[in-house]
Amino acid sequence: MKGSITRWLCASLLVLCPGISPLTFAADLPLQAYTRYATPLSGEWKIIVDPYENGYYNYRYEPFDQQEKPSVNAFFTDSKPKLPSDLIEYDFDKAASLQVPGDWNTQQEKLYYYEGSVWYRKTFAAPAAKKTDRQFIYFGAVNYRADVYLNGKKLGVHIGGFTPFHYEVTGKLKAQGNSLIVKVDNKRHADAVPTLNTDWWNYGGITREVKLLNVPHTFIRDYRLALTSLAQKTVSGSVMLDGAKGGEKIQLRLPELNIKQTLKADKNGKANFSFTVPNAQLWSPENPKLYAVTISSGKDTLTDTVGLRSISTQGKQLLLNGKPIFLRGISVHEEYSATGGGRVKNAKEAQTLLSWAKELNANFVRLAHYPHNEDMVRLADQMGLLVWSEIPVYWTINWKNEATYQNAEAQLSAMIERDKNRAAVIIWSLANETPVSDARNQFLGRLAKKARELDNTRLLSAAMEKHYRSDNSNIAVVEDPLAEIVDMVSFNQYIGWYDGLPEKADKVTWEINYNKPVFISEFGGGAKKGYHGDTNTIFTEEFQAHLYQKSLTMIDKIDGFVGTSPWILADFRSPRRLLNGIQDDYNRKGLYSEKGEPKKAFFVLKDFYDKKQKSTQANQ
Ligand code: GCB
Repeated sequence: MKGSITRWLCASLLVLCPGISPLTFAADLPLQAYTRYATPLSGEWKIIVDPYENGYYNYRYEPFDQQEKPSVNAFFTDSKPKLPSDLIEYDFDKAASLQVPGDWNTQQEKLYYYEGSVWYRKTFAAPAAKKTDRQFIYFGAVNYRADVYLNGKKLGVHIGGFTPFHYEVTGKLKAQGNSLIVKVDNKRHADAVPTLNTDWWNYGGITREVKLLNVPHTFIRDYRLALTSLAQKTVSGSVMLDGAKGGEKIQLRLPELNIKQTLKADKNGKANFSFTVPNAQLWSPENPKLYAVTISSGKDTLTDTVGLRSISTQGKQLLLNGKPIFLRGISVHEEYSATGGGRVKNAKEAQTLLSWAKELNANFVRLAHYPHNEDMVRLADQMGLLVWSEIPVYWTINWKNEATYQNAEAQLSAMIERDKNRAAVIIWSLANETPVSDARNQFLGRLAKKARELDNTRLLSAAMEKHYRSDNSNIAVVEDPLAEIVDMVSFNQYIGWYDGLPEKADKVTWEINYNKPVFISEFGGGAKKGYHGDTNTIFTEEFQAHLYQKSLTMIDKIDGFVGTSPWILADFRSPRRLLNGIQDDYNRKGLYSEKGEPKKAFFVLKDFYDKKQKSTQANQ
């Protein structure tokens, strides 16, 4: 009994309890799922909205799934009455449905503000498979907590709304009528990542693709490949087999570069490789060259495309392929509201957002404030957009709670593991606008160490903050112990919006005493598309355009300034933005409206970027 109470406490309070598996935040083993053929489990799913978690807890508030013989009223059992007198108080077959991938908030009006539990059910037939094959169910992302059940048995719990996870289901599938049930819960928690307070919509649901992978018994679970020496043009990496005994042969091919290697797996299924590619074209925004790579072993083959590039710093310079680069960036939320939706749900919407960034003549996107869907990053690879990718360690995380740390680390690991082969990604960012304290410094220090262990081919940063030398001083200072740890000193500043009027930018000077590149990860102000007035009238397009002019002139003078990602590409929904007639639930700092109409400030930034591009080209 005591055990079951501890278990319940552990499960419901999201705390770490030794030996109790569901919520240990253990990062999944990486799985290369994107390019593999898979049976889609997307489309229509039946749903039951369950604000009291009636399908999860009995009337003593004990989880049904911790009981030896769960009641038929536990929703995950997907039960049907056998006798006319049977009392079963739910019926998935008669329930409403939602589209997956997709958030629930924009699919059903009554779910617009909903934060709580929704049960999702999909029934499906198992695809044809050989007896020795293995199957995995893969989720691109579920916001925020997912309790997953297959045919009445729990597969596991996943925490974190923006990273992929999977379960092996070999031997657990029936030929017909499999019932996959996910209890999705997007309630916010003080100890969670992100915490209670954010400036974006808490879209709930199975927001990314679900698919069923069928692989041979021994299969290629993962690989990593990167340019590891620019001078020697060395490419190195590794392949990881799952189900291997050791000694298996692995073929690695990059046909366009005439690379054909035969590797041998060690007893853990791993094989390292290294080769030189003297004639390879390096990936860059101007030439986003991708090479096909094929890995095969036994009955399994995996095909992907990879770019080869290096990113480094030298003093205050940022170097792409050894040459200074200026990041003509823009921050982007993973939201596409133009057609009524919310969270981006397919590659077409992702492509539209990135093409808006291209129209601005951007070569860089800051994907804020959480890992975006994989299409976004892969399209950036193809379209020549450098990427900053971050985890939702945002504002006031509970720095002292070990479970919060483990949660953040699991999200960081999953982000890095998913996107480690994308040349476009040059920066992993650890946090956004977090208040300096010993506990925070320690937390972020640990995260930085983890990130470097997982990937030493990219830069680390974090969006920090500025303060003034003293009250009434116009000397803005960036001084943060985190700046010592990261590779690029990045900070957000809102002079002209939250901090004085745009003219203040004429007076402010900057003190940033690190021998590192300086990046302004946010600045900006709001404007409602079509609202006009003079440059002193807040929320007009003229005010915003003026603020951009003043801000750009100021930041361009900062020593070591290597780029910026103003806030933000397009207007996005936020429950903090309630001003009627202007905001109407939207943060209006977009350079485009949510419908994709450019505002005046768009042209100010584009002009600045066009000139920067010309001057950097002239200097090379
Ligand atoms: C910030 C945050 C961003 C907000 C933005 C704003 O500093 O990093 O998430 O949306 O300001 O509009 O206030």
